[in-house]
Amino acid sequence: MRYLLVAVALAAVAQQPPPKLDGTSDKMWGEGVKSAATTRGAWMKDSRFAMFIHWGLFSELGGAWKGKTYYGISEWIMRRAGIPVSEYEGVAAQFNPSQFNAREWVRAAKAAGMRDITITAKHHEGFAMFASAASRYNIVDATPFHRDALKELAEACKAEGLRFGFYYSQTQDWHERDAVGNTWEFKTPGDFPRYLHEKAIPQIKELTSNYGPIATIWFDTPGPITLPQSRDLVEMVHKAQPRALVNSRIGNGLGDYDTLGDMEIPRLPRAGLWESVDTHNDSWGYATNDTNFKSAREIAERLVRVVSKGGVYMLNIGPDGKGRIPDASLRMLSEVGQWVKQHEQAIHGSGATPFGPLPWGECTTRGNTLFLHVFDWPRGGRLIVPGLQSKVLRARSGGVNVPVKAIPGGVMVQLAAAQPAGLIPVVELELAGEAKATRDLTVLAAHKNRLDTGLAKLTSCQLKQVRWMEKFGEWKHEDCLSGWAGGGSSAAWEFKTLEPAAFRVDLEYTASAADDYSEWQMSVDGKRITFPVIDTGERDKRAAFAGALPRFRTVSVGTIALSASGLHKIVIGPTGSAGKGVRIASMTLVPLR
Ligand code: FHN
Repeated sequence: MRYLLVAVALAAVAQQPPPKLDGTSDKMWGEGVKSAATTRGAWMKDSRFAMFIHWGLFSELGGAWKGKTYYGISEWIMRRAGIPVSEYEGVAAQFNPSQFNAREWVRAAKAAGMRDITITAKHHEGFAMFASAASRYNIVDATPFHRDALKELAEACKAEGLRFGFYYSQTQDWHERDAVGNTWEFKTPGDFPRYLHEKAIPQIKELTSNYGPIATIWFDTPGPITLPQSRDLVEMVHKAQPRALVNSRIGNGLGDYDTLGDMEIPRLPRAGLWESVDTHNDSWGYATNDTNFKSAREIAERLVRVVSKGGVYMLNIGPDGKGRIPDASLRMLSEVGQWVKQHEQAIHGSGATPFGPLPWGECTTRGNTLFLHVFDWPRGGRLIVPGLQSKVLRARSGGVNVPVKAIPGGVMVQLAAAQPAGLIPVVELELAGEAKATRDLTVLAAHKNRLDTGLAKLTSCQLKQVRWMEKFGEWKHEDCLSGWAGGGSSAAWEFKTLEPAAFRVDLEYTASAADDYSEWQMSVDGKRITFPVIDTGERDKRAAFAGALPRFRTVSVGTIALSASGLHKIVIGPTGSAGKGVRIASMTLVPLR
């Protein structure tokens, strides 16, 4: 009977349709790694900041086709504009990145303090950016450039001491009738195993044989690839390059480490080997219209957020069709690099935070040293480190010793009143032994305190990730409280305070017209207030491309005074049957000054 149930369950899984690969599915990244983390990936800890490069024929087009701009990720232009294979091949005939200089790219990565590079060897467009005997549709045979750019890059990485890896789109290949993805030209499904055996497998063999030792084969959008097919590819890579890693986007729960969703930065620490992949602007590939570049400070902050949770931050840049890295990216890389080099110990080889959320920033560790990355400089320089129980031998800020003392519930470091220069100030605490800290949620009077949804105790509601995109392919993620069962369902946070404090309570949520004016309640230490949640304009479907559009709005629910230090509790939930569809992304306590 038990076996029958298992067989029925497996059959049900097998019958599930594969995730849509039209860029609108939030399931296009595979299931994550199911096996234990491998020792093969131990080096990832020493290499916390990496460069991702999206470069291909799409870089020549820059996000526009026949005068029309396609907003969002530019490397999808062939599919989004429905360009026929024969016309797209014409782009190869023009592609001549005469200003490509492998050494300069590698030096830009090195200047940023990055320790490895992964580049698109073949993206979904199907064009090989390397010399390939398996398909003449490659940079040497099909362009006037006639050079194997990836060979030059592999050699430059070796000369400069950086690790090097290849992105390879194993399932989608819009150039091939037998592969997946080109539904505008090839109306009926092709023979996928034939594509695998005639193109993907031979090309992966080339990549793992002709470029010296490589760090990674980075697969993407597994879609309908089967377990045996994924397994064959993993085994093939490991056989040819025993030290190379395969990421989880090989699909079917395989791979050596997890790649999170695009542009996803987790809020809470995560176990195992994993990486976040991020864009500098809103596109992976070069896009002429997209100057929405994150500042060096934002990039440094995102790097620290990832490293403090235990991951690797792989940041993308998109060189253009001439082989030039955009100036804005070069400036950012050099600015971030100056900061990383100054704080190398706090990034590469460092471990995750021992604390719960810290309202003023994040913490990374190395041996007995804590690195406090202070995003929000405290008023008067009074930095409270809640939950720290170890003895602090020495505190240093900007290279000088600063006063530090134990206080009830933690430690207080007296910093300069004014924030020092630099992207993010880092305060070092040298401890008498290994860090001992409680992970309790502590709310500090001087800072904004985000009560993470992942830390709430739930009654008849759920924590669910909401993923959506605004421009095409530019993903956003929120871990939301949702699935309310009506009055009685609630989310509760218990937290400590170390001193009396007063706050405004900001609630960030998305609600559709169906939940407009639903009544909600918040109780703070048993004192209850009610408030309406209003329609934020959330949409189920949008005209530009399929996919829902949540519209998060932050509203202030009221003010609270936490008169005494100690333990407190905030509970939130609908008062009746209305509001079941509301999704709450965050609750923030903002100090009243
Ligand atoms: O479809 C691709 C996309 O173009 C880009 O390469 C990203 C990078 O992570 N991966 C896929 C979408 O997740």
